[in-house]
Amino acid sequence: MSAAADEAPAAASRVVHAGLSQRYRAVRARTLALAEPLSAEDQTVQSMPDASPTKWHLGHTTWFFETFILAERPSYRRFDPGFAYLFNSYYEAAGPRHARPKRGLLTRPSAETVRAYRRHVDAAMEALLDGGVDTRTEALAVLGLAHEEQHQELILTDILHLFGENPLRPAYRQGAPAPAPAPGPAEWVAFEGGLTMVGAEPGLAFAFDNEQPAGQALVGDFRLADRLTTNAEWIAFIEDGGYQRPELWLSEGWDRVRAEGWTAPLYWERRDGAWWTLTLSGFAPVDPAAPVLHVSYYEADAYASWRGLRLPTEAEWEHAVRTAPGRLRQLYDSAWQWTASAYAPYPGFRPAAGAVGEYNGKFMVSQMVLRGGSLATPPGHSRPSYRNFFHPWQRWQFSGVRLAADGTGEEASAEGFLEDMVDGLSLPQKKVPPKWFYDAEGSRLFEAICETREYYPTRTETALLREIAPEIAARAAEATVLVEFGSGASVKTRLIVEASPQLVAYVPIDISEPALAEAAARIARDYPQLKVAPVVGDFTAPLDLPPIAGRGRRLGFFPGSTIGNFRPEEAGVFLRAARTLLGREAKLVVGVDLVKDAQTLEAAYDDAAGATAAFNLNLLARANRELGADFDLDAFSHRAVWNARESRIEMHLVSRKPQTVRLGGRTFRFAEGETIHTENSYKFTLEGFSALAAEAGWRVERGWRSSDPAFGVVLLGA
Ligand code: SAH
Ligand code: AVI
Repeated sequence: MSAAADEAPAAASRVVHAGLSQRYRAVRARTLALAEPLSAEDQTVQSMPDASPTKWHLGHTTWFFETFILAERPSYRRFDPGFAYLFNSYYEAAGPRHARPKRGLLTRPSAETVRAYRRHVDAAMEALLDGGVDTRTEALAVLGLAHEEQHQELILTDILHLFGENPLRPAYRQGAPAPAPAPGPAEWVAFEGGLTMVGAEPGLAFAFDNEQPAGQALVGDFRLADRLTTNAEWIAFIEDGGYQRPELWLSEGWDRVRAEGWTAPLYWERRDGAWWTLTLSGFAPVDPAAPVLHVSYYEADAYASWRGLRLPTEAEWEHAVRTAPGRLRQLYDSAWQWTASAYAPYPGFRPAAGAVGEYNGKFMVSQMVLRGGSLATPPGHSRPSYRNFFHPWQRWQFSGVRLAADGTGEEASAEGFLEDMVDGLSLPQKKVPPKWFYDAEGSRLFEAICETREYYPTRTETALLREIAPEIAARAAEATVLVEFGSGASVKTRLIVEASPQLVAYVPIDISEPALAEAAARIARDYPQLKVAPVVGDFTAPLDLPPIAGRGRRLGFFPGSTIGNFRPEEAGVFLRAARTLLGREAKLVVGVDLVKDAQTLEAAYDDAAGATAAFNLNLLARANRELGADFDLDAFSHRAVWNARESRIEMHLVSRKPQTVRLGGRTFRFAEGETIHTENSYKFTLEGFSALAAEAGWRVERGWRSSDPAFGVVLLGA
């Protein structure tokens, strides 16, 4: 219910509301307690126009009750008629007011006089509430208390800003509220899309008018990080040149970065090679596990771009909090979370009636919404529908970042992994799909394999691509979008990009989110002319291309002979789906490893340094880490064998002894020598692969092969 929209009913409905008058006393006392550690000088100075002196907050919150509740009562005597002018914030209907940037010049009234003003208004308010009020007055009082709680937060944000201007870096007080740390990696929490409710549910004891009316919003499948972005993650962004790369920033944001010389969040300082920051408890080293604070919307957005991710919309945030509150950490106690939603009225919005109608509605332009709550938010003040809002450049609030991504990522999720492991280990020949190799560690180990002497495919294909990239580029259309499947570290990509000035965008697709985010950020940095739109996903499942791919013809790129990890019928399905996805007049470049002698092949999959063995065993380590399985890694060994009949290298994990393994509440038995088949790597002939591609509806335009060791690249046309 909107506090103030409720019109005055008949006097007969006058109610004594003991809870309200108690709450009034508690909220008013809390405000004074917040000001307690501050000297009269601390309470007087204004550090910038957006921030107000504590003394002004104490006066203004009092003015609110005086103006909207007491002033209309004949028996009420104003404490000082001049205060109506001094402590009006922005209410046109309440008359002219003192200029906001000059609030810090008010050495009079003294801090003590402002407290006397509070006592005067409190006496009148308490008498009124104790005697019972009509529902209109009750609603205004409840609004006044919510208003005062907002200013309680502002007292802390504003004093921190003032102390930030002080070279002595003073502390507000030792043991002041601090954000909740969240060490360890963020987990994704997935949500299925559909119609969802946004806004304050009817019947709520109180909600601001801007949260109403509740309505419906359509959200797609999406994921939210279960925790906020940490300082450690933010430092990685800084160290990767985050504040120096215009391609990551909105144009307005980049202008700010340059105009204000931003190189880190507000209050951060580099001392002796380490980052320090000002907190309410004083100047302290930045805690890597704590959430990043004091970033603007522009910074939050640039960080998300750097990660290849995005900020959640308001509707997504609210949907997530309503459906899975227990799975999301740091919702209300650490930092307000910037959303990608502009602050605008909900359909059917009407500002509250009367002067308090100026409370929220008139600010509904040019600001962005933040959701949640912060370390400075009074307990119980916020709720799932609460809409905080600030200009996109403002950073003195306790504002942070919760990342979002498109799609549920179900294929790549722990549930999908668990299901595939349990299903696969239940088969007579145990097997697991190779896509589960690629967590962060698996992606790193794959790169290590590529460095080994024995694993020739990467080196050989790279050399071939270097030679033929100009020819591929010559056949690609103007304004082409490069779409890469299983892009990994996006290294070979660079050969195509450098040979093809006509590329406008790059869409890397990979199941390994950490590898993808890092590779996409590097490509974006090194090729500023290219729009980079990474997609975390499983290319064996239906995929959508991001909107950017709508801008041109598509050139698909599937190097590495990753197509060899499919069985032939799966490769056919993939090629057909890719043809549909890439669309009209598309081209597709596919790398295919070619059949050769068994010795070279087996060595490539069993390098002497043990990189491939570690890659294979990481699958079990990952199951232990993510699924709580109890694989004994020493009780399994790596095996790679050439199966000439099937024309494939097979990788297995061989049980060294009879044993049982627990996973997902199940027990799996292994005989000595029994294997889990973890990967096939089919080897082709150019003719054989061409036939497969033709069957899937592609025209083979050209094939190239390198000799010693043989590797092929085929250019297909739609
Ligand atoms: N293209 C790179 C990397 C090849 S490694 C190169 O040629 O060197 C295979 C890559 O495909 C890995 O990055 C892995 O994460 C990704 N991958 C494997 N299975 C996948 C799947 N089903 N969907 C999306 N990506 C997948
Ligand atoms: C990604 N894929 C093509 C590699 C391959 O050769 O089959 C994965 C790999 N497995 C062991 N070594 C490398």
